[in-house]
Amino acid sequence: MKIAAAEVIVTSPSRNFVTLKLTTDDGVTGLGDATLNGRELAVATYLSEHVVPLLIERDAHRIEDTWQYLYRGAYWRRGPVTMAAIAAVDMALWDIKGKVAALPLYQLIGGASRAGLLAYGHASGTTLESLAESVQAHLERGYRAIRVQTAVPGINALYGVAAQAQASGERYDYEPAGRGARPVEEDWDTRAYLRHVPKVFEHVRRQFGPELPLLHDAHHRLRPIEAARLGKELEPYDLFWLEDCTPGENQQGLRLVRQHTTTPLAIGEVFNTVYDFQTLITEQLIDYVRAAATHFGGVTPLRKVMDFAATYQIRSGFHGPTDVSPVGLAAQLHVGLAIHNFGIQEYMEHSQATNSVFRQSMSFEDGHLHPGDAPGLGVELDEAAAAGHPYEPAYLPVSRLKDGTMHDW
Ligand code: EZ4
Ligand code: CO
Repeated sequence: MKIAAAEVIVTSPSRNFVTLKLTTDDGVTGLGDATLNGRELAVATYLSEHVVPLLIERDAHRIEDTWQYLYRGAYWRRGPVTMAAIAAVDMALWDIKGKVAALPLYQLIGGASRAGLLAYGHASGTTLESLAESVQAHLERGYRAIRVQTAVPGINALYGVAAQAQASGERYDYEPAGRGARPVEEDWDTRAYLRHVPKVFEHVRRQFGPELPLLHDAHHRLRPIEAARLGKELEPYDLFWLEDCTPGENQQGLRLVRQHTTTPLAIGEVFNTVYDFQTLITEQLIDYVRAAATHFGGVTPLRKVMDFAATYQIRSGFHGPTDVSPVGLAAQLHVGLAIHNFGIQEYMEHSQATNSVFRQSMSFEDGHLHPGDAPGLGVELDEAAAAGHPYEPAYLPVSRLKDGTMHDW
């Protein structure tokens, strides 16, 4: 079974997505997600100019060999553009293999280890009151674990707080990637943030009780000693995890955080290979692997990093924002269902426009996700619907300190 055609499809139903569609000589198709938020066309071009020509005539069953060929063969390894492109090929080949076998992907990689995947949703508010309403609304939709983000007095516009994002109307998705030629600029003040966040968790715990798993994302904005302080101050509120407390390039920085706090740590949504996790896993500096199938090279390396993590009792917490397409999300759901060391899955719910282009077989019930039992990944792309949503440039915001200094994301 050979790869006969490869097509790169760029579509923008609510937000931009890059999808690779492979077709075999006997007409089986597979989909892969190559979406790199804010740099979409770089991956689309990498695929169409440098990967598609290498795929034609290759054996569609040789997934591991194709992955190694694209990774080792490039000479310049790693990086988000390269790894998102490789991820799309890998996912599409697994999709094809599942369809040929007439089995959902999770059955090919060991079968289900659990009935469903505990998911967490994103509650946020500009005030403690609106935050509590958002938490309550998520509980009513069935969520059994909730990420908590709030506005911070002293910071004018803060990423990940829906009420502020939605104030900008159509130009923003729930988690903003503002459409336009340049990123929106937001501001940041670490001391104001550190003063405010423990009070927020005190309030939420008091109102919602000790049982509900609560999470928080610091979006890489703290230095190690600041992250250490935050983790320590949040200990009374028993967080499920503190995410991206400090930029991950400095893996040793997590040693300092770890020395000071027992708040569980999650990191890795921007990582693209196992090497980004090497120190973090072998020294047990984190508790959850945040990798996304799309940015980490696909299903193949995601399974491998989770097996590596398992030997250190570290679990999964894959990245699940709406810029990971339904195809990328499906890949993660299959891996999460199959591995023993699943932890939790982030889930943000794609928009109706996105769901009209990508038809998903997955389900969300009683706070748990399941990839469904359709063969392969279980996602079909409606190409006519996709063509109705042309690409528009869109960027995540950037943040600056009060004196204008660019801050970590
Ligand atoms: O900022 O998906 O945990 N989730 C996040 C996301 C990311 C965006 C980046 O594209 O941090 O909101
Ligand atoms: Co995050």
